[in-house]
Amino acid sequence: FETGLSAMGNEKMWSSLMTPTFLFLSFFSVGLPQNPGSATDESDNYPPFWDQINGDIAEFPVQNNKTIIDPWNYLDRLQMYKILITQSNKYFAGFGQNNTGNRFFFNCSVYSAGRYSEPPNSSICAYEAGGPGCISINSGWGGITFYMIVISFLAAIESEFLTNLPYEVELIPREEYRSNFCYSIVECRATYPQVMDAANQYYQYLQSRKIVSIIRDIPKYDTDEDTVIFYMWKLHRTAVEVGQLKFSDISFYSSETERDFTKDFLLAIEFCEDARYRPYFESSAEFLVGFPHRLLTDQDHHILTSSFSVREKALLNSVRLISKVNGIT
Ligand SMILES: *[C@@H]1O[C@H](CO)[C@@H](O)[C@H](O)[C@H]1NC(C)=O
Ligand SMILES: *[C@@H]1O[C@H](CO)[C@@H](O)[C@H](O)[C@H]1NC(C)=O
Ligand SMILES: *[C@@H]1O[C@H](CO)[C@@H](O)[C@H](O)[C@H]1NC(C)=O
Ligand SMILES: CC(=O)N[C@H]1CO[C@H](CO)[C@@H](O)[C@@H]1O
Repeated sequence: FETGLSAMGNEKMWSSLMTPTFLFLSFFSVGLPQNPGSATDESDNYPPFWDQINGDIAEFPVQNNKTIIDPWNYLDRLQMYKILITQSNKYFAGFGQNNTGNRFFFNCSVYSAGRYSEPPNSSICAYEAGGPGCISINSGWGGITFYMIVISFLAAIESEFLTNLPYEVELIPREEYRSNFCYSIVECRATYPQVMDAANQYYQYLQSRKIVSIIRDIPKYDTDEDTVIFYMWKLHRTAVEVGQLKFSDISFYSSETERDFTKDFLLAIEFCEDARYRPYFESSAEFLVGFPHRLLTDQDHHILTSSFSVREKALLNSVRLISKVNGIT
């Protein structure tokens, strides 16, 4: 006990969260490339700019007694996501002794690429004046993660998982693809009830957990790992299904190969997360360390050029294989 608990600093806390939250995290890690202006920091394990936000809703600007959030701004979306992670942390204390998810997350973020930028011009929505800029509304990843993160955030308010909000939250809507997205609880409830419901189930499960012990001021909840992963998996699958339908067109990707990869990757990750399949992936989650470091081109389809590492090639082949097997069965 002694050693484990005294090390229960940030890092330990994090690793205990990673198993259940790896999916959320993986979503963010694909977005932003390494800042070309800064030295590559291989030890930076969190999504870019993670440290510069604090996971507190009070960080958002307030106008007319409303908290204003722009879901197409990278930092705002990251903040929403960090708020969700921060609020759910406590329910996962004691998880993930094996750190499977942790490892996955750590490695994925290193291989992040410009997947939130605008196809075909990847300099749009890249870094602006040294900071991250927008998330392109024309990017497939930006679109798909919207359903996961933004709707989950609104559902967290709806289900009162997020409480004590200082002001009412207002998301800044975009006119582009207006009917694809929803920017308020009422709108999301009307348009994507299935995603809202899946998110609500997940939050309600967490909220129903009871403290079973308190060790050195850290309460441990009776969270069942398989159950919580099941709810998270369901939320993920529901959100991804909605998102993929809207973002299957080639114009949302840098190439057809990149589009197919996105589809296969999301499927592969779903398998990894599904509690029924987890035993098979637990030890092989490492395969995900090969998340391709750059956007794929159509030349990559047949020949994986030497600019990819062995691990990246392995991942690309694995996700294709999982997708094929899934298509057959
Ligand atoms: C904000 O709310 C406070 C307290 O309810 C109120 O006094 C104030 O007039 C409101 N401000 C605006 C701009 O609506
Ligand atoms: C993971 O942890 C469990 C319980 O702590 C242990 O039984 C299992 O062998 C571990 N698996 C691996 C792959 O280390
Ligand atoms: C890409 O966008 C940047 C910034 O808007 C612009 O300067 C550049 O000319 C564009 N490149 C192409 C090939 O359209
Ligand atoms: C934390 C962790 O598991 N890091 C691994 C990431 O991937 C590299 C290889 O690409 C491993 O060497 C690290 O151990």
